[in-house]
Amino acid sequence: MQLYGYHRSGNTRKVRLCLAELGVACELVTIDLTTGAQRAPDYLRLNPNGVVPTLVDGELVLWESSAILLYLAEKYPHGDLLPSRLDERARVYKWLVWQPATFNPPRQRLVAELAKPEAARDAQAIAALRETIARNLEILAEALGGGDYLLGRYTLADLVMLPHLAALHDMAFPLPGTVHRYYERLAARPAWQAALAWPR
Ligand SMILES: N[C@@H](CCC(=O)N[C@@H](CS)C(=O)NCC(=O)O)C(=O)O
Repeated sequence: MQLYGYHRSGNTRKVRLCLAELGVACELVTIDLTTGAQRAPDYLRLNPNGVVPTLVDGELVLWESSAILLYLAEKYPHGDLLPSRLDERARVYKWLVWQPATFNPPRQRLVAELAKPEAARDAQAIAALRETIARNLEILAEALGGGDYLLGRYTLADLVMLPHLAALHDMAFPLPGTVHRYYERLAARPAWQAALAWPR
């Protein structure tokens, strides 16, 4: 099995984290996003979107990080990352979709806006994005309630949240107390350190 990815990519880290939680060995192939390697013809044949990650498992070529997580969790059920009850599994699906569809895009746009020279930044857009991110964090806090994990125990729903939550934490975005404690709980898992390491 090969994982094509980039060490600073949150979506690659989602897959690395899952592999580490499952204890599954995988060859890591660097696609250097800083040199445009994601748009090289050979890579585009694997992933026509020109983004990372891509997982290759024999004949199967899979892109979309949340789909890769589901595939790995189902292929390696010993990790118990997916509940067996359908209603609980459906709740995991909800977070697997919410994270890339709703939670991450405003964070990604904020990072892009802040990367511009100060004079070129759109202050109104930045304020609106910060507000959307804060609202999303409140949704997460409410879902956690007083609990440690989204479904009462660690599942793919928590795993999918960590890399981009860590990215918000690293840019000093204020996290509500419940979410901050949740982030610390997830980041303390040994698999997270493995997910951050990428041989270069
Ligand atoms: N929905 C895709 C998003 C993948 C994605 O946006 N990857 C970023 C890195 S985290 C990327 O490759 N960006 C390079 C580019 O846009 O040129 C997934 O979840 O796999």
